Amino acid sequence: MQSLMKKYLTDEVHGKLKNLKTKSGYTLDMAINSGLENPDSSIGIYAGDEESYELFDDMFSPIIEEYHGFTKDDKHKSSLDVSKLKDATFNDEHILSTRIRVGRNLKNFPLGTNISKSQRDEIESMIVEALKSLSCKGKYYSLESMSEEDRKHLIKEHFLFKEGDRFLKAAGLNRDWPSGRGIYHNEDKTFLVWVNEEDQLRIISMQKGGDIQEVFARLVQYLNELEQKLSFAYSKHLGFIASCPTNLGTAMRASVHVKLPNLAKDMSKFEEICKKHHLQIRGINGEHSKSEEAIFDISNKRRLGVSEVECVQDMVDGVRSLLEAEKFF
Ligand code: ADP
Ligand code: IOM
Repeated sequence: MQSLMKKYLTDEVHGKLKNLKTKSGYTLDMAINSGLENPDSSIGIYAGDEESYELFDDMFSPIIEEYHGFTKDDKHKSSLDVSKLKDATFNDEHILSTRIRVGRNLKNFPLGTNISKSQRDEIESMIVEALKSLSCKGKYYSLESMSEEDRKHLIKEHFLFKEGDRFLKAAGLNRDWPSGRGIYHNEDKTFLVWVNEEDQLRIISMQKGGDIQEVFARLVQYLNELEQKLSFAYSKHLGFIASCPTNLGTAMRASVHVKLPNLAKDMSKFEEICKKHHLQIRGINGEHSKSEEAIFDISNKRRLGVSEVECVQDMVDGVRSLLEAEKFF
């Protein structure tokens, strides 16, 4: 399957945009490099700053419309009201774990794709300072000083990002690795913050089992606390600004790891249910990975033009349908 970048990069669009540069020095060639170097990209384009979405609008708009179903006339909305979520506590052995993350980037800085080393280090310091104000007990671990053993263990347990992702590398996101990167987590690793990966912050709530309500409530609590200390890049039209257009809007991915051995034998039925509920299927180790032992990562696909509550509700309703289909297979 070709990436959305390839689909919409016509000669006309390329000709129109190829000599433009944002104020922070980001060009179309930089934006599309990941998709060109990785033909298996699903999207293949990254922004370098908030201005990229305006300057290269002819490229980004059709991609945003196809991925989120969000047009230029649509308005983004937000609701983090946990009480509005319906039937979001599963007690089902098929659901192994739940994770909800949002991406955030700091206002007045370029995005990670186009940031300098000193800006990245400054952002890390600002985030580490803000994390100290959280009401939970936790610690920040810089990637530079982390032992190889600890790093591998955190990745294996699904807490930490991988190293050397080729999609991120080609987007300029792995420059100066591992400097400026790290992870914060509370004592029981149910609240985590990734620093300077694809986005400057990935704010994560996760735990074993299917209590999606509890995971969402924890995310909202600490997100509100961080917002007291940090100003995030936000546009009225596009919501929270992210380096990948799939993460605009809420920048939220709410997922469960769920075991579905029956549906795994009928992928077209599986995919049909996911499509109906706007869900995405990922493998056991996240994006671009494969499922193992019929365990899938199921998450909301749309993130822009829908509120945070709707993102989680998409996942909740879709997972309920998948579990029913699995049981009556
Ligand atoms: P992101 O979710 O930030 O877009 P990935 O898809 O790469 O990035 O996932 C990051 C990590 O989170 C991976 O190790 C993945 O397996 C893990 N993960 C995602 N969803 C869950 C879940 N529901 N339970 C446990 N781990 C999860
Ligand atoms: N978000 C990003 N990692 N992804 C959509 C990359 C891609 O496959 O294009």
